[in-house]
Amino acid sequence: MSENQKKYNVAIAGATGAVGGAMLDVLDRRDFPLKELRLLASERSVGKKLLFRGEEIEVQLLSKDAFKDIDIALFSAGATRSFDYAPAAAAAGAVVIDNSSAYRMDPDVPLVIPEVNPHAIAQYTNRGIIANPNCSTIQMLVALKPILDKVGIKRLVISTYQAVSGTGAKAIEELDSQVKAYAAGKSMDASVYPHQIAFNCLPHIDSFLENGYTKEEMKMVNETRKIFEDDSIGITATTVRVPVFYGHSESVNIETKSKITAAEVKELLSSAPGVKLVDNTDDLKYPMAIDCAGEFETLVGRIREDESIDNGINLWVVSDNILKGAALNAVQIAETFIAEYK
Ligand code: NAP
Ligand code: 12T
Repeated sequence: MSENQKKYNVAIAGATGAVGGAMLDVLDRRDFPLKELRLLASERSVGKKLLFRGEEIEVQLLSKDAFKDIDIALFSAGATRSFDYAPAAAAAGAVVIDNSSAYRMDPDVPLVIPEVNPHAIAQYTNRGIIANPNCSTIQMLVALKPILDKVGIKRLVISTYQAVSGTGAKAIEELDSQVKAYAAGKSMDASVYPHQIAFNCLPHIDSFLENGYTKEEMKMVNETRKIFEDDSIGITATTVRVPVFYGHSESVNIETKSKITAAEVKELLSSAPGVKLVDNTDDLKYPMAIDCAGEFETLVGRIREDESIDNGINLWVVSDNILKGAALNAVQIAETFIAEYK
């Protein structure tokens, strides 16, 4: 950051949460040009102090009046708070970057992954709101964008293996306490999830819909089509919660419009923005959740051709769901916004 660079007033709504905490970390790690940093949460947290760049900042109440003089408001306090307060933040002159599902499918609100569709940010003028996609969608599309551009995509079949941190701070505690209870020979309590998550897999993320899919599964379908601006892509997903703290893993089966070899996909992804190729099975190197935690890049490996169809590719895609899946993508949107529009 140069001395005479313009600096911005940034607010974080939901600063005390799992994503909010990561936003503080990402703003610091990326040397974001900050003037004021305003931390907002519920009355439960008012007066709490959070450390940022060696300085204690007191948490204030999230309210409609909390956004005076704010340039950029990063929201991650749940969809209800986004519906209740994001319009007030926008009316106060801030551009809202919203991590919740509240506005993602609103046709007036751009849904942005900077490596994939930065041009969509221009639509921020409609509502003063830019939506951050769902974590599972973000990492998948970072890996798919170079393939889409090269050969087109006809259909996607996805299975996800999602970390508990996606549900928030209480879910991280729940997995931790169930593992400790098991090790101590005690019974395990479940309250965040409807069943035990330790040593288990739950084919259930977010709520169930009439069509038998979960909301999380349909987010992957609908958000992918919106971001790729192509409603004709066939997409089906099964999203599964696994006992992992940080990092979502995804098996992605792609039917492309024309033929691409596994070697060509590797070559493409070796220089793709935001992607780190981890694909050397001779050395037992492949993407793993434990390696992505804390990393900004999306790891891609196990690249191979689907031999059951003419134009098929399989990928294994892993990324830190709290970073690229939420806080990092939001801060990258803010960076692109100030560089191009502010
Ligand atoms: P979390 O750890 O449970 O944190 C929730 C945050 O929201 C806390 O700061 C909490 O403040 C605040 N909050 C809750 N109720 C509030 C209220 N009535 N008024 C003001 N603040 C309130 O959850 P998280 O994992 O950080 O996730 C937060 C949100 O981010 C999620 O609900 C979701 O919308 C979004 N998210 C998006 C993605 C994605 O895929 N892009 C991934 C994860 C999360 P207190 O500490 O005061 O309670
Ligand atoms: N239920 O932002 O539980 O739409 O992992 C993200 C993560 C919703 C969202 C999760 C969720 C979202 C989860």
